[in-house]
Amino acid sequence: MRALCFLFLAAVTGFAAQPNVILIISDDQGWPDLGCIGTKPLVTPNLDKLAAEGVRGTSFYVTWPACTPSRGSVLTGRYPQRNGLYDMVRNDMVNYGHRFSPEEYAVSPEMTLGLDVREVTIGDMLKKAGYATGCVGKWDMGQARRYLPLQRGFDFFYGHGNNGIDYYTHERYGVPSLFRGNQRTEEDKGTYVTDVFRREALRFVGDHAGKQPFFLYLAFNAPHGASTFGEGTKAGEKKKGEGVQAPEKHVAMYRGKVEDEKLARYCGAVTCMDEAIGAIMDSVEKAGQKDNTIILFMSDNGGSGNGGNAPLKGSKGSMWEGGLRVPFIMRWPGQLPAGKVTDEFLTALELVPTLLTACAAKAPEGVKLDGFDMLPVLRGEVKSPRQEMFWQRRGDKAARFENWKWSEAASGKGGGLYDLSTDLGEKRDLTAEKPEIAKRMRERFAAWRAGMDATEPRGPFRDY
Ligand SMILES: [Ca+2]
Repeated sequence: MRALCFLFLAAVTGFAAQPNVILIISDDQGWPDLGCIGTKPLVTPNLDKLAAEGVRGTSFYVTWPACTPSRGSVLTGRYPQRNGLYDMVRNDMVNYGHRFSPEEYAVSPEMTLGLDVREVTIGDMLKKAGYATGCVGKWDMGQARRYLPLQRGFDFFYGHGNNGIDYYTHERYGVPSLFRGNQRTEEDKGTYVTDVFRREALRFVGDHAGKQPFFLYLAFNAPHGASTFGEGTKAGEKKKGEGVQAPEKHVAMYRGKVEDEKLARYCGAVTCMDEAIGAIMDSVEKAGQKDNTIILFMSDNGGSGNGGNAPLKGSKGSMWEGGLRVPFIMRWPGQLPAGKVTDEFLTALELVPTLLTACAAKAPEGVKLDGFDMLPVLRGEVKSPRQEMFWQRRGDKAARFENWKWSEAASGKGGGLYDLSTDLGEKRDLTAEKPEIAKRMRERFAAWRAGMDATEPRGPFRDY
């Protein structure tokens, strides 16, 4: 019956039952870091075009202030505390100056941890609905074979399984990290990795556009700092690295316009990625699939500090808005308004239910999803049904309820009660003035936490 209703709806509204989907994630790109926002000298004509032809969200949040858990929620539609991937999958400080032997790396956390294999990904869901599914770029859900994309609902994978790499050697602190399918490969060593991902994404689109509905999960590692191995670094010592790497022609665009070379490289990496996105937009259009293709863009967490996140406070890793709020764009010609900017309260948890609706796919049975279909909100038909959202990173906790933002952070990266409708920069702590609201936020957080603890335990971090 539901399928019939959908077909009827599709006939009335005129969209093909199964549009293509390209879900693009950038890495550590700050909330203000799009040219169209206009507060920074960033050049992003293609993302600006995507926004001009779609809807841009200004109150869009991720579920965690850093890569792995945030991306896990994008893929599963579930809070990190529910899907089990609620911290980073990484070897931590040791890999800054320690060269792993292949045998040693094989038994390290970066190889043995990953997204619980009982979790269902959006790749699984769309593949079941008849889609060709591809993953290009940063997977970050574990590197053991059972965790890699081909075993998680994707027909195609070219990218790195771990958290970050050197943009040219494609090594993570000395460990070769690119995979084609299930096999490690060094076939593109020396080529700037955004160009590699661009080529592979274009190939995937070209193989499927117009032939079969496709889902491309295009997860860039740009503009994340490079995970470059420092020969002179002692094990466990974190030297200040060179930061982001970018091609000279893109860095040159920013010299003299931004304060230093490091920031020029960050901006250059964003612009190089924007050009790759533009090439993919062009290929979709040339294949006659523009109107039948949904393109989404978001960053996986707040900006890492390159040029700041003003007017937001804080950066990646914090419970401040600068760590949790990210740029978001969704374009679906004819189905979503063009050039609309919405300040409705939305999160990455909404992506899976939204794509299931758009693609006439089914939610997996017995799986609790934490978001909702946001298409009516993006169309401006209804207010966002989301009233609250919760975050936890180790001893750091935060909640938003309507316009209220509360956080308490053992790390010091957060703390207080703020009214975001008048104080987006979280400057005026209202805890003393509004004790009843602060109390309510703490209670709501505790109730959410209890709900997460009551769910079926998932690995890799929980004891079960
Ligand atoms: Ca990130």
